[in-house]
Amino acid sequence: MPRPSKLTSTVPPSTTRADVSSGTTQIDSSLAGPSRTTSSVTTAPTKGPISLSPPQDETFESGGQDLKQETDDWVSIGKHKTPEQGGATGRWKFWSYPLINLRKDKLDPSTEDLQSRPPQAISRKARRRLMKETQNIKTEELKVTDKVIALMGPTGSGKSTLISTVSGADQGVHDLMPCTNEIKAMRVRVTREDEDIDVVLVDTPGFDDTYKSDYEILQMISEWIKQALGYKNILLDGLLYLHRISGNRMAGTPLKNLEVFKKICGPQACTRVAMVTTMWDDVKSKEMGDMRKRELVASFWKPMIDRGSKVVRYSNTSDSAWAILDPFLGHRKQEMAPIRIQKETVQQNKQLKNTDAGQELYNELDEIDKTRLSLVGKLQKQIERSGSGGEIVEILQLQLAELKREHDKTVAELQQLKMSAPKRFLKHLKNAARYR
Ligand SMILES: Nc1nc2c(ncn2[C@@H]2O[C@H](COP(=O)(O)OP(=O)(O)O)[C@@H](O)[C@H]2O)c(=O)[nH]1
Ligand SMILES: [Mg+2]
Repeated sequence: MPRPSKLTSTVPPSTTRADVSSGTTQIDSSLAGPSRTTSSVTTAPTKGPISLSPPQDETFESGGQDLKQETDDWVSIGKHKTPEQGGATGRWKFWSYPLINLRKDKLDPSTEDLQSRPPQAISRKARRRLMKETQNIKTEELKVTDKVIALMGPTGSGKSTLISTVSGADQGVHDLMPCTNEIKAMRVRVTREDEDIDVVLVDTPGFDDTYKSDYEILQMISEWIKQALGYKNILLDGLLYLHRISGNRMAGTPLKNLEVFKKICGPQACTRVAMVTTMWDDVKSKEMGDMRKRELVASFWKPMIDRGSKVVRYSNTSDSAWAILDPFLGHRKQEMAPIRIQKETVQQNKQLKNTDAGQELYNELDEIDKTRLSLVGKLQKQIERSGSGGEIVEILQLQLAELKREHDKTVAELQQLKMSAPKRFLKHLKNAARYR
């Protein structure tokens, strides 16, 4: 793509609004095409069940004018079309190329040359930067028409990678954020059955994050979901639970993540859940992967599958990601119920510790800590037997100290989640009547 000659704008820079406080990039709806409201970064068209908008807009491909607008603090890059070129109103149209408002003070040398390049020519490195700039959508920026899909699962199960694949961002997004220790939501516009849809993908940290405790993570997830319902009655259209098929353990972390996930959704929302197996290219053999999947389907995942959850395989391509998302994009909002944690925290005004998910986390942490304590006992005995001094004793003592630190952390978390004894008993009775 040749460098554009000097670009001019028919839209005065003052009409471009950018949300300075949140640092997110939003384009004023008054500038968008007739049926468009706000726009976020979207990507090159994809094949498959869904294509990014516009589907086959030849006039867009060939026509239109690359446009750059600048104010003292901002630079905006986009595509401008006059009515003759196919723009319905002669105003800005924002389609599938990255159309961006960037705060100049946030530009680093790698993105500087964006200012003189058309969006199509954005370099790989610069694009990463753009995705980072535009990734977060706060709950108050959600629209009732958004299709909201949350991704959950252990750390390393491929959530952030799937989101960057969907958005067309290169793999850099998750490299920049190896641990998603906050909730991130990103909006992508797609055309489905001739209708433009804004899909918001919500990336959540796993219950095993390096920086945040499990309690803090549940609190973050619950707060995000609660706010979405509280502000604008926004419900989750879909929930994806990701599971790394190349991992051979189900005990510990994966189980804790799954059990809490089940309680976050509740049995009613199972029809809006897909259990997604990932990293098939990393499993020793396909047979091994198939065997693990069969085990999951027959045991751990069975209660959810019995209530309508689907099991799907993700093959790390954009087509595969959209095929997974597609069934969730046609739900009619009025036919949906809130997921369990949303119902509990908003409609029933429960504290987090009194929710099913809060209690599940308590039980899981309690279980893990019991195992840890028995290990502490064994280590102490071994140290006593080994006498004082020596390298082995030193190593054992280090391990012991580490276990004790973990135990102290868990005790603090358990304290935050502790329910009164009568409430716990009632909860137990109720849960016995529902699925586990
Ligand atoms: N081999 C392989 N690696 C993957 C795949 N998807 C993600 N990864 C890698 O797995 C690691 C964890 O992925 P990430 O998306 O950060 O997981 P998250 O913690 O669930 O967000 C990253 O290093 C990815 O590059 C995949 O399909 N195959
Ligand atoms: Mg992540």
